[in-house]
Amino acid sequence: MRFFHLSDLHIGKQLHHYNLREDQEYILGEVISYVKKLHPDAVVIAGDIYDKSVPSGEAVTVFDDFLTRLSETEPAVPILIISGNHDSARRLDYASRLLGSHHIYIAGKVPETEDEHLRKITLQDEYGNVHFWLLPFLKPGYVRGLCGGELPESYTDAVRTVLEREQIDPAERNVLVSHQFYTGKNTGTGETVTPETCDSEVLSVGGIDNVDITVLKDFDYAALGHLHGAQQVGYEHIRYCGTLLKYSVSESGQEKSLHMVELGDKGTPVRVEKLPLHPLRDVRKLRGELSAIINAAEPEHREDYVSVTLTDEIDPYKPKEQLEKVYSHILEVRMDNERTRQKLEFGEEELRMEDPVQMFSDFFREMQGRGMSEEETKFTEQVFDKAKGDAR
Ligand SMILES: [Mn+2]
Repeated sequence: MRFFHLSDLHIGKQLHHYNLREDQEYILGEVISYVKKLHPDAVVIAGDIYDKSVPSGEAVTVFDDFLTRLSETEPAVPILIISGNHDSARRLDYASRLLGSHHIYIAGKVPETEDEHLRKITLQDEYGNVHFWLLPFLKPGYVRGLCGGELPESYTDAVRTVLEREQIDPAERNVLVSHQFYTGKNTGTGETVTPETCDSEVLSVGGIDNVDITVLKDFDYAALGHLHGAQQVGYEHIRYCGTLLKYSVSESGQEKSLHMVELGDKGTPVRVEKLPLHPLRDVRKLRGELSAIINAAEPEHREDYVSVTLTDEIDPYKPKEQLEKVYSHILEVRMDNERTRQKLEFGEEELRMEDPVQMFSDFFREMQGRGMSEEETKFTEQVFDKAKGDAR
């Protein structure tokens, strides 16, 4: 069995202030071409269909067109979809029963009560059944109802609770579709894996939302969404496919691709082929002196999204206007020369000379909307005194 693994379409997203509609339509068109050419047995979309929980009419139209064109392919390819943290579960679930009769299977909402279960779609190939388990994005609070009203202690516990209630037959092949932040350790090699993140993701600060990959032990493949860079987590068969497009300057160096997963008989290793994608406009970082950048600009890259860092020692006159003669989609123009570096260093010096208690008190006021009490000030002073003492 072969299926396409996609995630994080973020339809409706803007890059800086540019509307990406054309770029998104174009790349979804390339996905459809691949479907027509390679006839996968399913298309799996692992969450974050839309960029916002209330998508614009334009965004809904783009996705609607994509689904319609996919469902018109011959033979009709089953489409399996879960919600991500950017999607509204209920909105995505709208008309999902009706769509099921068109081979479009959507799971927006996680099971919340004892009688609710994960949506399971079973497809067949020459080796038998393949069960796709659709696990929508969840936070521990969503599944209180499955834990007797108690809040699960962690994201790992929450996901484990949901999976352990299902009858997963380990003798058959099982694929999990999930949109969470998975981390963990390959027990074979002992290697601990912290996935690489980038600027276009919205993750919780401090990593409290991580789910340990041990919960995935029963699955032959985990089709993951959430992280925007393609990567495996500890094992070949636990994988983020990443976005189809670069959604931040931090992704300019990444290769985006469409993942085609090949499942053989139970127990044989999964094969993943990365099909190259050709965006309408690339996202690129440029660095150098203004005149050099302008001279090196090629007409076929004119429409690329560019982040420019200028290194001229003398600040050029209106650099953005000059760059606009050769680039039509400028994301940002930064300066990096002796002057800006000195300013940065000087800035640090200035900061270091300020009284840390005063700085913290300013910060406190900004966060709490009031000044610190006498007791709080005293306590803060003690903490800094102790820190200074420890530093010595
Ligand atoms: Mn995302």
